[in-house]
Amino acid sequence: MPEFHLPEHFETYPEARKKAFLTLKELKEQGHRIVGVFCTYTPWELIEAADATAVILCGVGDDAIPAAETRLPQNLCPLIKASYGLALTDRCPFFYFSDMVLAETTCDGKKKMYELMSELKHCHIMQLPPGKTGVKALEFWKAEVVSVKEDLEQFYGITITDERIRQAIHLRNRERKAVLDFFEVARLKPSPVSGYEINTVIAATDFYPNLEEKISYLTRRTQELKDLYEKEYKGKPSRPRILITGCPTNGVMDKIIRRIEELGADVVGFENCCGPREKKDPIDETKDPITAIAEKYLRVNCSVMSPNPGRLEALDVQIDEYQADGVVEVILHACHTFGIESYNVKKFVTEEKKIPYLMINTDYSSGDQAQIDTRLSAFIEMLS
Ligand code: BJ8
Repeated sequence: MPEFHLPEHFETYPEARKKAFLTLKELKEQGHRIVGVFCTYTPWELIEAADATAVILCGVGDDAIPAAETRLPQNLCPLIKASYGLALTDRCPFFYFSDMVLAETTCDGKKKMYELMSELKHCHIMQLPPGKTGVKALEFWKAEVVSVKEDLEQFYGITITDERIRQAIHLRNRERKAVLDFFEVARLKPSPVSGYEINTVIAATDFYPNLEEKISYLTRRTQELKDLYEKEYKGKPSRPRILITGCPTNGVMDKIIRRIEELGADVVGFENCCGPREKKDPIDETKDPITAIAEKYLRVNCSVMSPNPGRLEALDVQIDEYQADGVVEVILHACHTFGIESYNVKKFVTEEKKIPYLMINTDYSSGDQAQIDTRLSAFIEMLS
């Protein structure tokens, strides 16, 4: 039975981050535009159309959390505290190099944190409608998309043409397809790629300033993994297959994703913002580009939307597509929206899909590692 392993010359997330920092420094010195972002709702196409590079600013470690807690409540989501702490202490080179920040009013914690972050740097905050249904929601959101375009134009003193947005949409749709193909390698049984590699590669390639390079890297790696499957994996027994859902997992990659695989199961898929959530849904290239962008991002299945039935529909499809034997839901401390949705997620997974479910509520510290290991071991044993 294949065991947890990483490819030779595997680049860890901190290594990829360090490399990206050096690339960005060079770009910045050459006068390149850089925009910091946080969320799947961000219309990256407009940043691309402004000839700028988007960089992810989400904090993934707990080093800067004490600094953040001098201004933010302790019982707040670690992702929010880590992100703000890095910006506040000037320890995030990506925040430092960003000319401006593009963010959205998703959960309460994030939107109130952005008010404080605006004191540090120009932040354009998109107002997200509370639900995605109804004509008014789309009209409202479309006006927010237009406001991003106008702010980028004013901030950089440029004009963003429809033609340039169309080109950016086309490029990003190609990128989406390359990312999705990479994720879908893990649909093979047994999976020739570890979930830890998937999570790391996707998080690391988000730092690639050149999307063409990202597309060719992912296309090459996808083909290598398919060949590896044919050569070494096909026909062999599979370890238990786990689908991850809930909050983003970049900050708990080692603590949860890697541990699941070291303890004897394969993480084969992610129904979260580190997975194919928005990659499966390209932007319509035949429509007016602003309308198409607004429609696309309003379809994102995040728990901040009420109601959010699309998430259970996505789970339904992904459990089948990735042949999952069990679901592990990761809830970051004080994430009320995913925390509350977990009731229906558990019900759906256990009653409708009839497979086991485990919820782990955690933060970015290592204090609960032993307890998490015990729970994961028992869960994996049940699946074996
Ligand atoms: S589209 S999942 S990236 S908001 S975990 S900060 S919700 S308290 S990260 Fe997210 Fe955009 Fe949604 Fe995706 Fe708040 Fe919850 Fe923390 Fe969260």
